[in-house]
Amino acid sequence: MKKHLIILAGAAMLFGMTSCKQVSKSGAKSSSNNGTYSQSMPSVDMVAEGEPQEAEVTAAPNVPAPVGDRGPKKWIVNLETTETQAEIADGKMYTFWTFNHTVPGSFIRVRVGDEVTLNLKNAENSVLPHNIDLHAVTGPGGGAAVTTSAPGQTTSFTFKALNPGLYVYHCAAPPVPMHIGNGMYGLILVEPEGGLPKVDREYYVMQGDFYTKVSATNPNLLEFDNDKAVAEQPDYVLFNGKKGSLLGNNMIEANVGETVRIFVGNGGPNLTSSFHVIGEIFDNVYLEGGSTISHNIQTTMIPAGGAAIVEFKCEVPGEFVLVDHSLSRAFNKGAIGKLVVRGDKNHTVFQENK
Ligand SMILES: [Cu+2]
Repeated sequence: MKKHLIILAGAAMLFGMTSCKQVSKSGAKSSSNNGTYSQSMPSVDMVAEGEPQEAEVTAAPNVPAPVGDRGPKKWIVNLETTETQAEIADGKMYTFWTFNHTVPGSFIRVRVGDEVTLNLKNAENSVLPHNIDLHAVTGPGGGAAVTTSAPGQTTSFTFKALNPGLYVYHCAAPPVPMHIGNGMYGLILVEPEGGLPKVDREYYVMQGDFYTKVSATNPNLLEFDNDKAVAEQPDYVLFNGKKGSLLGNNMIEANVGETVRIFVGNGGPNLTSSFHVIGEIFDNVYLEGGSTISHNIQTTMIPAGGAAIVEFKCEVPGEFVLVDHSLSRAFNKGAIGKLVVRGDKNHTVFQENK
């Protein structure tokens, strides 16, 4: 229970004490939520200081460094949309559409009150226009309305991050399910004042469902199947855009005694994820990526176009399996990964009897 209390106390400090003087967007004062921490809405008038700097962004399963305890700043985030072939599963290639060449797209990490100038470049060799709708944005289309970029074009807009949380971004160019189904999604984390509580390891995992058929022009290439998408019958359900992306040499890692935080997103376009780690219990889940922290959770549901933050301490060594607990997706369609925990056994917690 001790670890729970420490993390809960840290969260209460972050979300309650630091924001209690603020007035929300709607003018309502923050209020305590009976047993959890209080969470005010941020002030629209929060001022970001200094000249804009280019923000560090990362490819999964890595995330940028925590924001820590700093004031609001101005950032430039550069994303490039691409249409590129990569392996999807078992040596089969697929034409993915991406943000910054990867599925999921780059992880963006800012804090509440930050002002973000997002530059969206569509690669010269793209065939179609693309744009970006960030669920962290307050404004028309989450930015999609002003970022539609023809091949070779760059568009830009600036937004203030008003609400802390973990948010999905995605392309919203028509047909939207096709753009998302080809891999055009990622996560943006908006940390609260003071930052999230410190942990030992952080990872970025994003689920997506893929609908495929063999290309009419290339028998070795798979492409998007709209009929399967409409029927919501994917061939693959994957973490981080590739079968085995978190297996073998690609397993995520931790040591006994460390606390792991996973930023889990679900790009969809259609399925709801039942995210579970076999052999672990989530000490904390930031439900739907928002400000309510629940404890002692076995499986958390992540809607399409949604996210969650899960945290757990690793008490014993071994391989712990990440799945969508709609298990045919895990064992037949690819939604399976592993966390390997190294260190000394703890026979008080777990032991085999012979
Ligand atoms: Cu697109």
